[in-house]
Amino acid sequence: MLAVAPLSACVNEENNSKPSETENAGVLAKGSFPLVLSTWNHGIPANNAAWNSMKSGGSVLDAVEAGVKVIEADPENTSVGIGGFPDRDGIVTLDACIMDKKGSAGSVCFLQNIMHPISVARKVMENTPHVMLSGAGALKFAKEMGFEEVDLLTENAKKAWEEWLQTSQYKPTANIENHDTIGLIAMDAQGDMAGACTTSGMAFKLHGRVGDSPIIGAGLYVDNEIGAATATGVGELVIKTCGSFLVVELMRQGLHPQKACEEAVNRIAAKMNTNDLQVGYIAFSKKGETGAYSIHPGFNYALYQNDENKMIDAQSLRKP
Ligand code: SD4
Repeated sequence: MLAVAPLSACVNEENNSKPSETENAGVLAKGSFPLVLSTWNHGIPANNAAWNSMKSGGSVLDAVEAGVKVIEADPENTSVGIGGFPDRDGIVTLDACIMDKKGSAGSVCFLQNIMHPISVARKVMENTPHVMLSGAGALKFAKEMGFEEVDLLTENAKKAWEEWLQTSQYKPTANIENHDTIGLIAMDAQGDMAGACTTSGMAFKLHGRVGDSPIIGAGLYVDNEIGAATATGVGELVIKTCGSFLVVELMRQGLHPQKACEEAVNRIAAKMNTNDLQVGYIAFSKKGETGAYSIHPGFNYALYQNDENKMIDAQSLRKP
């Protein structure tokens, strides 16, 4: 039988970061762990599953997988797993990746007909010498690993696609409305980290398009010595700036995760037109300090820390 991991909070006493003028006092607060941090409203049930997994003795890697699986299996969620909006050809294609405390990584992209891409990504990490499998190869591998094929296109998603076809001029759009990826990062009571990110990608994207979510260093990055970060929003902007890796590297240089997320967003905004494009980052440091920031208002995230699971509105570069 597995030993039950203690989940008693460890408060970081050394952190003396002070809130800047632009942030509310809580943003640069003292860190503590264990913690689970994840994107958007669906972060609440995902965090619960991750927390419960750790509480019942699972590893932090088990926890991040268990957390995002809840959202992958939710047919009501139109951006992740089953029920995700399809590409412009009406096909649901999934991207996911996972990282563990040793820096191991696994990923799948352009995967079809599999309910839990995150679990396939984990198998890639643990059962192959590779990091990333795509499309038909990823599906073949998944089936060899015992995953069953399922139809991921729900009636609701099909209807939305058919409506989009009538008004879309057949151009995929990537705006601030049509994404809700789950990125979930966690640290256990021992200070070990893992992360997972999974999505059906931008709604009505070009067939074959892959976003940031399965790309290690873009949609997700975990360095057990430093911290973890994950991204949501328009993947093209995140890929072009190696977003999650950047956030972790900025923390390595000593930035508080809040400041690291802000700087990563600033890098995007400095070079690209972000008028209608959203990106949000969440991150935590080895001390258990957390941060989040987005280009536009409207990004929120769930934080499970100190035995409380709560939604927080992220600060943003553009003001409401
Ligand atoms: C993508 N980053 O495929 C994903 C979409 C997303 O919240 O974040 N949705 O570009």
